Amino acid sequence: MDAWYSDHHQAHHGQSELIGGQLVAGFELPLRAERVLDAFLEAGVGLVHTPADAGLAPILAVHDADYVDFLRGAWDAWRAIGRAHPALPMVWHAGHGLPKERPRHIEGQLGYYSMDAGAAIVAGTWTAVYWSAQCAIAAASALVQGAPAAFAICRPPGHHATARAMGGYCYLNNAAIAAQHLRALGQPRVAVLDIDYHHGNGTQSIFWQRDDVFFASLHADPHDDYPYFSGHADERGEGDGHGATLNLPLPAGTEAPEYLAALEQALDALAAAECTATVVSLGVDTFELDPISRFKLHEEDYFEIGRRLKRLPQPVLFVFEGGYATEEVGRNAVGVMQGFEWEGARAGG
Ligand code: SP5
Ligand code: ZN
Repeated sequence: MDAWYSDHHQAHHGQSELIGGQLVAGFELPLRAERVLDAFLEAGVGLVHTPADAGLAPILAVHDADYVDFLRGAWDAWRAIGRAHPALPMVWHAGHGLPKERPRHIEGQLGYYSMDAGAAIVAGTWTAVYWSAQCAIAAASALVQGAPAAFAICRPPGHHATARAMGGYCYLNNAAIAAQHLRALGQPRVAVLDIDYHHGNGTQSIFWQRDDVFFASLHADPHDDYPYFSGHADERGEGDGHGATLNLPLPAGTEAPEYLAALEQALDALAAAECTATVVSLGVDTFELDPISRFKLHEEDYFEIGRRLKRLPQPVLFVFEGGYATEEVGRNAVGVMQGFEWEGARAGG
């Protein structure tokens, strides 16, 4: 399978992160995507393409126009009030219902368009998130043109971003944009399988009331871990979308046997949902040495996960999400691709 990668992600660097009550250098580093690219090339899985520019339309099919305008202009607005350090939100409307008015001040807008302080804006953020989304869009287009699988090496990640809010290192929801693009290109029903350590709260919210995109997620139990306010097992979607969301929360310390059993459950549900294509939100922050996570998967488990994913509704688009153990992130992510390809060759297709 081929991959899509843009080096524009490098412009999004030097973010600060509020973690455990302290402002520190962020875990979400440019090196992450570079390591994934290097591992993909080294493993000889396929070719790497630079995405074409499909413009804003596929992004605006998922995200609110005013939110996209905010992302594009936020750094300049922040600079205009004399600030040179990364922009972080610090006030939210939580507890007051939906905000009636959009603040005029950039500090208010940062809160208005975010769910947490986990998505800093720096000078290169817009360029990076735009091209990250273009990687997902280009890879989705390749599937429709007949590729059996594709890998979008997206950075920044996307699955926490809602239609109108950033958070958790995410700005534009690359997986949701890809799923919506597959719908626009004629796929009647698309599966999204999210195997990042954290619940894909943004993706879930985007498709919450829809039955044409089925969302299934394996993640840390939100009673105990980020994003805390979604991902419980009783969240199944609403309206037309009732039954088209499946959450499988798992406890801290989860190892491969329990993880793979939950994965089989998700694969059964996705097979029953009769989808014609799948987007996998591929986070490898489930790794035992991940600095911010608490599952215990080993390097060889990623190959096995890839093998199991051959059961997904085909074709399959892998979208890179989390994974912060920079030494192993490339091998682990590419291990999934290798397992997937190996199983395809073994089964003869
Ligand atoms: C895309 C993605 O993986 N985003 C993750 C964002 C997580 N942000 C909050 C992390 C809180 C971690 N708390 C445990 C710290 C242990 N040192
Ligand atoms: Zn994650």
